[in-house]
Amino acid sequence: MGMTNADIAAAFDQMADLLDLRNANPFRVRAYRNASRVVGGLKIDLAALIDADKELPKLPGIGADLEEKIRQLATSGHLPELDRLRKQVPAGLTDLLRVPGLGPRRVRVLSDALGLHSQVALLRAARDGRIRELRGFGPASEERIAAALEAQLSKKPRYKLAVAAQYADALCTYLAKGPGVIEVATAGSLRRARETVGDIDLLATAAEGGDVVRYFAACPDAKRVLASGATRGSIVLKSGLQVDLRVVPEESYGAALLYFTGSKAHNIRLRNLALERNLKLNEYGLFRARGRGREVGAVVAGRTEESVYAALGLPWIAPELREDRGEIEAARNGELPALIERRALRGDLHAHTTWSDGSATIEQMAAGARARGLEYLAISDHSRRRSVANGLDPERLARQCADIARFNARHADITLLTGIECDVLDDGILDLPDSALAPLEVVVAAIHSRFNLPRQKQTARVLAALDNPHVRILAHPVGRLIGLREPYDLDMQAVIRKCKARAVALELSAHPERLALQDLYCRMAKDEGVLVAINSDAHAVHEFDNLVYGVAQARRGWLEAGHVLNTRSLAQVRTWLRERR
Ligand code: DGT
Ligand code: CA
Ligand code: CA
Repeated sequence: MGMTNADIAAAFDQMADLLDLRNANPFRVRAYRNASRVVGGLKIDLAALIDADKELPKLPGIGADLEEKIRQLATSGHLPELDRLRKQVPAGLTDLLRVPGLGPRRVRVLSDALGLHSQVALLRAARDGRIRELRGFGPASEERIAAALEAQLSKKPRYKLAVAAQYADALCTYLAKGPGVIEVATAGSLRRARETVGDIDLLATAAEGGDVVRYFAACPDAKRVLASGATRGSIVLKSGLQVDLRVVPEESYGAALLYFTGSKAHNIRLRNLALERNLKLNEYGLFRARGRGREVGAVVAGRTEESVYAALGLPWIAPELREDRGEIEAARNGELPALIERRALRGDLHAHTTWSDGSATIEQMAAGARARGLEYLAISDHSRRRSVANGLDPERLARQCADIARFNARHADITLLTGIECDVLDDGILDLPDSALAPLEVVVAAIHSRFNLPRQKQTARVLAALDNPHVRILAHPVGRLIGLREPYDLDMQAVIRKCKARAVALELSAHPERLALQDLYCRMAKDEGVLVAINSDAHAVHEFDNLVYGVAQARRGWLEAGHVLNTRSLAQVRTWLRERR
């Protein structure tokens, strides 16, 4: 196991931090941050490509220089420039950048004046009242820093699903080759496809657990071994991510998978169902109860999850539903949703090209979408307000539409739809005039500014945008970026009702950092009869691979294929798009 994409992403992130602390050119800092995000969200394994002497895909914002650094990291595991910077900046200082409200300038002041190099030391200094005396700080900012630190230090970091999935895939491949290993599976929040995971849980079956656990603990990516026994092991990877492994005999596979997939709340419900039937459920199986103690009688089920659910009078429940949000009742009543699957997606209604901030041309994006089984693709580049993204004005948009028409005339295997991701301005007015929007097939409205408006104003702004008759899809309504930006304050119930009234679809962005609509809003949309569009928002060809994460989030939101706009045929989608209200 060599460098994973996540390792490369982490190295770039560190570069950005260290350069930031050294007061480097902000454009360089941003370039590394961007590279970290792009590489971290990639599904194809860059190190494996380099190892096989294959060409790397073209990635947004990654030029020859950064590509060379990716190669250095993948082949040697090191970046000389990073090693040098690490020697120049005290260890721990980068952690201070993670404290909300502290930028590089303030961190430098704290480090120079008080010699602070860790979050714990900073908290102590704040509680001792030593921060308020510094230039540019005061009692109020001292208090804010202390409060933010206390919240942060008591919280375990969580990892994005797409990032954790990469580590888990590599570990499963490694474990499958372990001594006597029969099956390997992921469990925990990763299998339930939560948008972030606290740690990775793996399950293996083998007759002899100790050997497997020792093999696991010896994995090349392990930084520390927390526990290693006959049935379980726990390691910390170089990235800091913790991985728990349990090994059980083959006949317990289903019961163990059920137990370690969780959620805890779902498990508790199942255990109670077992008790009602005078049965006992644990990670080894479902057994007849015998007395009050731990002792159990004959085994009733356990080889497969299905067998355990069946013995409890239930059909198998998909992992994404196991949160005790009504799935047990639905299962009992035969009302479980037939959850949407990735292969049900027939098109994608939001993607970017080199016309704005994408890295691939219209032709390349179309070919990539086609290669992934899609029959149609809407080209929705940014509108002019996003000047940093080279957004389109009406004149360029018209030229792009002509290009798309020419493409469609020449290609029969995929159809492109004309469109735009149109910025919503301050008052809910769209960035482009009606005359520019009217000819388009898909107008996706998106908010990229003024996230801090009070709830009432923000809601009014979004509702006003939805009143524009050309808007057909509302993108990432709460603007959240996982781990980076909290959702902004918005009355989602009001927004969803407005979407219903205007027959507008809500976008579920499959982008690993967005994954929004969140699961609960998906369910709200379903209940209100509002369609969801699972879109990639791809800025590069490989980003179509993210659609699978969007589908996973939709499944957590109980969505069936029928609730998702882009499971429909092109003709049906076009009819729907034209029905404006
Ligand atoms: P995470 O890691 O915070 O994203 O969330 P999970 O759900 O992966 O939680 P984790 O890693 O602590 O445990 C994995 C699963 O193991 C959990 O979903 C259910 C099961 N489990 C863990 N501890 C308990 C427990 O005390 N009781 C029961 N019934 N199940 C447990
Ligand atoms: Ca876990
Ligand atoms: Ca765990």
